[in-house]
Amino acid sequence: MASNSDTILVIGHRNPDMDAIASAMGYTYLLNTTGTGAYTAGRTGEVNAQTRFALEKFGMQPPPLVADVWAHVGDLAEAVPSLRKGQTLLEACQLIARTRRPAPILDNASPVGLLTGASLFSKFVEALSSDSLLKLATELSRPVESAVDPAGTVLLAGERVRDVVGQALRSDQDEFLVLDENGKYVGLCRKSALLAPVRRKLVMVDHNELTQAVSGLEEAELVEVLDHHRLGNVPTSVPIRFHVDPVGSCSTLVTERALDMSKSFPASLAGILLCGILSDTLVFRSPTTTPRDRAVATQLGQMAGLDGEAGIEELGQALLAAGAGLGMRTGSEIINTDLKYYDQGGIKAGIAQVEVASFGEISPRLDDLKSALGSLAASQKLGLALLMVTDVVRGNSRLVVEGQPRIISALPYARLDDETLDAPGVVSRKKQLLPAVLAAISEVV
Ligand SMILES: [Mn+2]
Repeated sequence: MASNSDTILVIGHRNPDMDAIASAMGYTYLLNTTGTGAYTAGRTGEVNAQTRFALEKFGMQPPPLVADVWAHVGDLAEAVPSLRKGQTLLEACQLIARTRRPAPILDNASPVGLLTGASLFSKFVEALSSDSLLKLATELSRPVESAVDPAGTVLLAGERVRDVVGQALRSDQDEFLVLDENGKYVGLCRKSALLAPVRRKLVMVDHNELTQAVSGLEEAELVEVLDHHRLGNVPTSVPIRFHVDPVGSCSTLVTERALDMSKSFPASLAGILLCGILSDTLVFRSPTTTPRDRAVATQLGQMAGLDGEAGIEELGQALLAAGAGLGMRTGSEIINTDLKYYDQGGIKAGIAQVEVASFGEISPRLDDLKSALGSLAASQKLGLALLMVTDVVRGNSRLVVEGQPRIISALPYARLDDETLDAPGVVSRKKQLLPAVLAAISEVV
């Protein structure tokens, strides 16, 4: 928690996909090679099957998981030297004179309380006022636990600062013991530190919306955005570097920035960035693909030591196959993994998408998928509930549909024997399928 908090975090969106991981890793490398600060890549969620395949293939570790960027008490704790039970008050005097902080008194790493200068002084005031040096020497040789203050308010390293600051303010202590989850001493935290916690600096890649960002972003300091999505950006208090460009992947933007500076990537990282492009563009078959994605992919292929265009295509097919499939998931899980709602003229539609390596996967699961779509349509009051099953190898889709028959028959796709709809060449929900669905709904309203 505290270890990386000095570095600037480079992180993609929640439920990270291949491009979110690749662009965070690639941009971190580039910034560390060319910039002045120290950068660390992170991910806020588990890596998916496709990304695992790519990381294994190129022998890379995923960036560390960053569950949130809230300020935590542990970030503010200072490892102030402590005393063990049984040590003397004289040793306590020497320590406190040196550290000028209260001395935590530990019993096998578990704190029993704090020994402050004030409690020490009150212990000696009587001996000091008598003129017997012997009495003072006796007091100084007593064990530290004889003068300890009870621990008072104790904080846990894993607690969020925002959750404890009120309680800490109401306390009359200036210093708080900080413990780990096992009750062991971590350090001391000053009240003043809790009032002004350091904000984690952060670079957003592959997204710019707060709803998609790592939890706690509102408490972090956003320093840069590099992205290829629609704008829904987070307001900032100061100007920041902000680059949003509608290319096929964020990995494209990272690579272009490196090439502009005549930098290249190590072979393994070039392979990962290439996978970011191949994943987001469905190996250049998605209509979101631009000539810039292809140009950059060729360069990355060379850096990664792949065998020309054929090598890139082969990698892309293996990558898409690794991420595809209905697997062991239930119909409802498949539909809810990537589901978006739309509204047209008061009629709601729900459109989910799943990628497969072959349409042969559909028929054994068709009843399950249809009943899950039927339940979704009923519970969400949808005019249309649709699952777009995309064959990422060949670049076609089949649509499993439930809802109002008039809307379904207005869709411009042929109905097959199993009642799925055939959508050849359709791979993009946003650019290809959605306009057709909205037009079909408009026809019947
Ligand atoms: Mn992306």
